[in-house]
Amino acid sequence: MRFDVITLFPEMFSAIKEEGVIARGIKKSLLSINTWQLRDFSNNKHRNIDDAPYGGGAGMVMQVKPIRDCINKIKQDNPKTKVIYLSPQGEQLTHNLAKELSELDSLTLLCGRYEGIDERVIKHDVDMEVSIGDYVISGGELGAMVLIDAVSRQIPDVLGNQESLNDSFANGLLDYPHYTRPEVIDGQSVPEVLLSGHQANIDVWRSEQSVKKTREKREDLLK
Ligand code: 4GS
Repeated sequence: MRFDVITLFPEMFSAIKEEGVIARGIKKSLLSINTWQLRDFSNNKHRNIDDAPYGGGAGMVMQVKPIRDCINKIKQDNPKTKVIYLSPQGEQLTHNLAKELSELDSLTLLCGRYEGIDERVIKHDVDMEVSIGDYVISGGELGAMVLIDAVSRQIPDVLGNQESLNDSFANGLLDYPHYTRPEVIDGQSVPEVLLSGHQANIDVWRSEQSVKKTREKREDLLK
């Protein structure tokens, strides 16, 4: 999977490129993340890419031309890429959406700043809007990083040993509880079944716990 990210803050992506699961996926050549500095596509010496909103009001709006030029440049060697704009108006990112997106070869992620981008970019250049949740963040970058992480974990071999198979949501349920040493701490013990060595019983207990937790904490997932 190739990710191309259009942003005013390419350095932010070092947070996921250099450490952890995504870094390993890059090392194994299963993933690549290319960042594009939108200011490189500005048409003036001040490298501006924003302007005041028609109709007045607070804040600035990202202009059509630099974004369109950048997308066209990315499409030159990547014509089939799906262009996603991170925005509160988008389809909510879920496990199922991450899984679907992980089956594509190329995603281009457009990160908005200020009040957002000119609506004509959304209409003409963007294939899909995705939201990471019903709240406002200060720029699309954190949203793009959340999407890259959630999608990358679903790409075969990015995680060792099929770790993601037991993740929360992988089977539509929350994860079961986890314990590690010591066996007792401050009077709190590890559930007996986990010490039994009886794998079939452990599997049954874990799926019961998954259902119980989901019913208690996220009943909406059971519908
Ligand atoms: C989200 C969100 C978001 C919207 C970016 C206002 C700066 C901001 N992006 N999911 N302009 N929620 N974007 O809040 O993706």
